[in-house]
Amino acid sequence: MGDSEAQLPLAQLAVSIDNGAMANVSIPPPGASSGDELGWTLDRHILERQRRVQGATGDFTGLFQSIALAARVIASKVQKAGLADVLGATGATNVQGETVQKLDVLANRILIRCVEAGGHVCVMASEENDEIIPIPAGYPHGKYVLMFDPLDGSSNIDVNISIGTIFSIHRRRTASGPGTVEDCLQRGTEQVAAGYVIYGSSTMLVYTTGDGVHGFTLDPLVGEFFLSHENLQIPATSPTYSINEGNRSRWTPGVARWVDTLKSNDAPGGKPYGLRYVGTLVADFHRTLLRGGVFAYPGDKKAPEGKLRLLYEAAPMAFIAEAAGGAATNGAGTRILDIEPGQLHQRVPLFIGSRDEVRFAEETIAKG
Ligand code: FDP
Repeated sequence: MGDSEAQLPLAQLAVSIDNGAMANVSIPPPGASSGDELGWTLDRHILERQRRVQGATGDFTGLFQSIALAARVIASKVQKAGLADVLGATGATNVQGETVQKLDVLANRILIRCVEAGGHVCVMASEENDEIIPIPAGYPHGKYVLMFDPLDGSSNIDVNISIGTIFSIHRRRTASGPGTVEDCLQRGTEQVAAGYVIYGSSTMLVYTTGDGVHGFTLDPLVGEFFLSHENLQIPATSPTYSINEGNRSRWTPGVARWVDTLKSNDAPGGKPYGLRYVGTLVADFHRTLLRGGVFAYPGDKKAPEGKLRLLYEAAPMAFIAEAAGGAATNGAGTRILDIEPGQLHQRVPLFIGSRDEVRFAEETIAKG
């Protein structure tokens, strides 16, 4: 794919023409024209975009295929986790000082191995690695940058609760050769694509290139992702909130007031909201994407920047949320996608979900 093709709308694909102008060409939405029981595979969904773009190189498609392969391999490891010796901790801690689980390490290795040789990326960064991950000697450097949280929700691995993988794709900033940290430190608005895989009651891959959010469910017998949720939209409102209330004693007065309001008859809608909290961002976000509501991991007295990582968690989820009609802020008036990262493992407070719910959080917290 060419540099801009990854961001083109699917149903009204804009095709580059020689003089640099863009002509809009209508194509049938995926699924509508497939006319058979096979449905649309993830590969085909991505390929259809590539085929309609003049000058497409196939790089974005190739990168996506590598990510999808990694997702299938990780899904198969997760399913057998209790049988293979991959449950439990490694005994090490990561750059954030958190316990590293065996499955974290395995998933990280799988993603790196699946992507590093493809020639599509110039550098990678992972929540599990202190520094950027270079492309091994002898392999070409591509034009994209891949950042990921290989296994989100580590504390839920051993208790068989949904976990996930989050990824974010940017174009490189440097001109050529090995990518650098500068290629990774880009604002969320610069993302070419973002997505996540949820290893839940089924395995799903959800992605956006910024112009619609599409969900694919893995058929484990076929070993392929099929389009199951097209053009997902987050409901504008929904009376559900998702936050770790165990941290309440450390919250700011504004955050405490907001949650108290949601639990009272003063909540929007005049009755208390329901609480849902899995403790895996991917799972809490996935529910919020499908059902609406708001997920928050605020900053508090102990951790003013909260817990979640900007580049591997907040920014990709914010890209998806906005593409689905939702919103994502830091709870203090700043859009997550506008935050300029200063470090690879930077944390950020996150308020994400239904547009009106995020706005209500912002307004209530601002009153202090
Ligand atoms: P985990 O520590 O289990 O990996 O990113 C880390 C994360 O999970 C998120 O997936 C999740 O939303 C959050 O932390 C849960 O944190 P708490 O246990 O503090 O609620």
